[in-house]
Amino acid sequence: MSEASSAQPSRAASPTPGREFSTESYFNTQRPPARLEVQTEMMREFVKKWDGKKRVVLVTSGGTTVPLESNTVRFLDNFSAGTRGATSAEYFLGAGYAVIFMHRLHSLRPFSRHYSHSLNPFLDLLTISSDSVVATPEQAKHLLPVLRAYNKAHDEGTMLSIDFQTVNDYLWLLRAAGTVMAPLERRGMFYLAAAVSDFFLPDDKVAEHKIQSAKGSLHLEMDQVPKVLRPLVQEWTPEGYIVSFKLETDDNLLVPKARAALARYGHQLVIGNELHSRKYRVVFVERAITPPASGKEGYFTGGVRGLVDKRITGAMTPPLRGAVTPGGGAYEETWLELGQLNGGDKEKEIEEYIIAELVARHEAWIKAKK
Ligand code: PAZ
Repeated sequence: MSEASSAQPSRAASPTPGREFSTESYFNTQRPPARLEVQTEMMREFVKKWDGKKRVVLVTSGGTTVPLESNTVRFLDNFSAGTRGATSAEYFLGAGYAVIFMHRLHSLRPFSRHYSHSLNPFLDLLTISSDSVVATPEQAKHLLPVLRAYNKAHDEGTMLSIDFQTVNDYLWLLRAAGTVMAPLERRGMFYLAAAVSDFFLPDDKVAEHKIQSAKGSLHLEMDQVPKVLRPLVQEWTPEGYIVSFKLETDDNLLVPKARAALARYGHQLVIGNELHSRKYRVVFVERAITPPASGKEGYFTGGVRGLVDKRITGAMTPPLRGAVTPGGGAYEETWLELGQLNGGDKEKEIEEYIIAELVARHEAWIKAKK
């Protein structure tokens, strides 16, 4: 049995309802998913195969569910089609990484995402020629590079797909991935783009059978999901390069929340994105290595509880770098905006630029150790 799956839950030991589960109490009380051991072994083999040959990235993608019944008819879901994760995985492969693509079952996947049934149904690509089926010349032009990259990844075995459905599956798998990737040390990257529920129903609160409406209204009290970024950073994979995402619907919260996450968990980078602009604008927030002199355009100063919240300079037009220097800590922001990066070519995808930035940072992170 793998390290990740060896903890057997004691179903009686769940903390008081409504309390926040610690990571330890979570894994001691919640049942592991049925395929955890098999999936852990697949990840272990994959990491072993590529260790020393390629850098390895774990990409998490799509939303997690919270089932209301163990024979599940109904569940709560998290928004996310898996576009960010699937697109990013393609660019990581293109940049020479081996990719563990940990995704929500039936969410978008690298390569096939170009032909999703709703946006670009594959039957529309095809035409009948005599008795055979071929892609139309116009479609073939788009399909060719996608198919080449897909075949390459398939033939070389550079991508491993691992699926999850519930937030519980996700948490167990993340712990397993962190553990099996630890030997990669700095050569491993974590790109946590999945939209993970903050709340869940512990096993002992989940109804076994379909909840009956005859009982009237439904009251749910959910518990908080443990903040697993902390053990990921501090215990499971202390050397990995860890990138988390922060989704907000209020632009003004992006940077402060991203800084707070960095201060709280101590990882390398938070990518902030706002719901409606996420496909063309993101902000990288990280600790500044060399705090620049204050007073320059695009820089920040001030601070509250070690975090900076006051912008003192003029408008920031991305991409630019800003930094803050609150009592010892310093944060740097890099905005990426599609229109500014490629002269307004809307065919481009922001993930291309995100991954290029990350590859450079990962390289620097690896070199900094030597
Ligand atoms: O899958 P998608 O492309 O529709 O959305 C991507 C995203 C917004 C879920 C992702 O970029 C992200 O921010 N994930 C983390 C969400 C969170 O704050 O939990």
